[in-house]
Amino acid sequence: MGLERLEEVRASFVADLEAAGTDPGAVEKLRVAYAGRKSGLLLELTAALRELPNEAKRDYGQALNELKKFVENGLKDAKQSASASAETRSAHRVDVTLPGRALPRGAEHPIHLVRRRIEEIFLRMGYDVESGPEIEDDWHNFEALNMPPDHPARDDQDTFYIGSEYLLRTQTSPVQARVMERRQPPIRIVVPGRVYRRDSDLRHSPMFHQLEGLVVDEGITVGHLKATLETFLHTLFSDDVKVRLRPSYFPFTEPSAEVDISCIFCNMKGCGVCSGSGWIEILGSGMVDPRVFEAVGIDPERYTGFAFGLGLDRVAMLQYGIPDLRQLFAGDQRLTRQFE
Ligand code: 2NL
Repeated sequence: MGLERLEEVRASFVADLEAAGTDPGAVEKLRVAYAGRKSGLLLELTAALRELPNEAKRDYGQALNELKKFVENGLKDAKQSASASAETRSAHRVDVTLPGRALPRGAEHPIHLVRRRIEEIFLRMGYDVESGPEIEDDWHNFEALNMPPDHPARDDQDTFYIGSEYLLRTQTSPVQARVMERRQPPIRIVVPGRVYRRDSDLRHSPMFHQLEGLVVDEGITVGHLKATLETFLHTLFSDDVKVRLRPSYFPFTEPSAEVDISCIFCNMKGCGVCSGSGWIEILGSGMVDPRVFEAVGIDPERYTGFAFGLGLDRVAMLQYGIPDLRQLFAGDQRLTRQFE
């Protein structure tokens, strides 16, 4: 008993305080153990004062008082930080019984909806969906499709060139050319995708969406072309729409035809959408030119085929009554939310 004992108690208090941390229960136990009024260690140390010889009492008493202050302050600080951290814990407590916060749901873009719908129709008829690069080479975009270097359709005005060999595809046909290079008939594919042309005004966007189709096999005729497109258009719009083929010209098909449907807005009475004609132009089509087959390594003596193309943006506008092409590309959710 003496000053060494006081030092021991101080050291053990420091260690116990450290161990108790900010746990309020542990801090309270610590208080009882050291400063408890009935059996605390400090009480014992105070009682020991009486047993000391008189000349030791002064130093011991002083040191004991210091130790008491030290314990008092240590306990006070520990209590404070324990209650502060308890407050933080309850303020940050997660109530796991609360209902979840609903995530905002995205909506599919009208062009996407139209693309999927058209893909479905052709998938059911046994077609495959194919895709290919948006940056194309001159050969697949033009040469293979019977557009030699001096052809007006290749005019700089229409094409975004990347150097002299590469360009942004102006149609999805180069994908069909790649598929034909890769495999022999029978081929039944549709190819949706972005295409690019240097054109920008009220009715033209420099980037727009097309879907083209290609069928190649032995004995394919204009009859197959007509029946396929009629079935497609009746499914897409309505069995009631009339379909007509008008002779036309494309470099990659011969003969070629544009396909009209009877106006779905005025039922052929004549309106703004059909410019009073009663008909809406919806597709371009034709029998694949034998020179295209030659270019991609398919025997034109053995195989024939038909192809067609349509603008997905245009179909989306017609189907959903969107009056302005630019609304499709503005990225304004007030448009897409209407398709949730
Ligand atoms: C239109 C016209 C068309 C094709 C696309 C095609 C592709 C190959 C061979 C032959 Cl690889 N033809 N595609 C044929 C006729 C018309 O699209 O007005 N598109 C919006």
